[in-house]
Amino acid sequence: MVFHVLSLFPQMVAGCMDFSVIKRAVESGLVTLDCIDIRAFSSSKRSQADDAPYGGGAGMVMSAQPIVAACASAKEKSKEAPVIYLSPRGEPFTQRMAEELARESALILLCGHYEGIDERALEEIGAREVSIGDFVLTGGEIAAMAVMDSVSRLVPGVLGKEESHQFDSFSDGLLEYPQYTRPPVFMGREVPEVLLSGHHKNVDSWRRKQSLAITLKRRPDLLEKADLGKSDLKYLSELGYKKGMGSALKGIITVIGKDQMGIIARVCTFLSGEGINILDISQTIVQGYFTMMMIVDLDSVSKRFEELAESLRVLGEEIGVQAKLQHEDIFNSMHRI
Ligand code: 4GO
Repeated sequence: MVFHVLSLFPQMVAGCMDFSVIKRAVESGLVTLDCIDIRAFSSSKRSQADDAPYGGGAGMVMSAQPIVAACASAKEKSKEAPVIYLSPRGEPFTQRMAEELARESALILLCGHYEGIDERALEEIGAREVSIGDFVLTGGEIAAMAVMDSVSRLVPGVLGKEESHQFDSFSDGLLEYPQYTRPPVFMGREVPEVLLSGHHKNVDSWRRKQSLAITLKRRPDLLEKADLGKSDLKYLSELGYKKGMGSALKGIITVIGKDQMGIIARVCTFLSGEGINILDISQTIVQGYFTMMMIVDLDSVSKRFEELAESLRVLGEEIGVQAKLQHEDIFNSMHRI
C-alpha cells in the first residue's frame, strides 16, 4: 500500500509511520508513505498556494493550480489510486470504508488548510470527500493520518497473528470487551475470575456479554445493525434492550379524542403504509376520551418529517381525533431545560 499525502505542511505527516506496528510495516515494504509538498507545485512567483476567497469572507482558500499539479505528480506514480479529500463535509469514514480502501494498492490523500480548497480543484481531480467525524480541524493532515493508520493495519501481513484484527471493535458491529493483563490484583482491583479460570468457553461467553452490555450502554445505535444471534438477543433483553431502542430517529405520536370504533386500526394502517415501525404503545380511555401514545422508529421512512406529521394530522381530522407526530428530540430538549 502506497500513501501519497498532498499537504502544505508535509513535515506534519512525515514521521507518522516511524513507530510501533506501522514502522515495522514500512520497514518490511508493506506500506510506503510519500509526502508531497503542494507548494512545490505552485507556478506563481512566490510559490503561493492560497488566495483570498471570491465573494469575500474571512481567511484564505487553497488555489486550484498547485493542487491539481501535485495530484498529477502522485497519479504518475500510482495511476489507479483513488483521490481522497479529508473534509468535515465528507462521507463518514468507517471500518467498512477502511476495509474497502485497504484493497487498493495506493491512495492519494489530499489535506486542506485554512478555509479549504477551490471547488474546481476537487472537481478536476475527482476527489472523494471523506470525514473522520463531526468536528472541525485546522487541517486535513490529522484526518489523513487517522485514515492511513486504520487502512495500514488491514493490509495483509501488517498485523501478526498475535494482533489479528478479526475480533476488532466494529468488525462484528459491536464494541470491544475489556482487556486485562498482569498483575491479577492492581490497587485492590481484581481481574474478573472467569479470565483466570482457563475455561475457554466461559471466557468467550463472558466476553460476548461484555461486548453486548457496553455496546448497549454506549452505542445502542450499533445494535440495530449488528450481527446478533438468538442468545445475544436473549441477553440484551435481560438488560432491558428492545429492538429499535438505538434508532437515530424516533417520533412520538399522540392521538386524543372522543372514543369511537376503529381509531387504532386507522392509525396503524396509516403507519404501516408509511413504513413506520411501532416500538412502543400505550392506550387508555379516560372518562370516554380515547388517548394513545406511541413511540415510532422513523429510521427507514423516506418521506420528510413535516410531510408525515401533516398526513397524520389530516388522518386525525378525518377520524375526528387529534393526531400529532413530534420529534423525540423535542421532548429530550424540553427535559434538559
Ligand atoms: C477533515 C478536515 C475536519 C475533518 C478538516 C474531518 N476538518 N472531520 N479541516 O475529517 C479544509 C480546511 C478541511 C481544514 C480541513
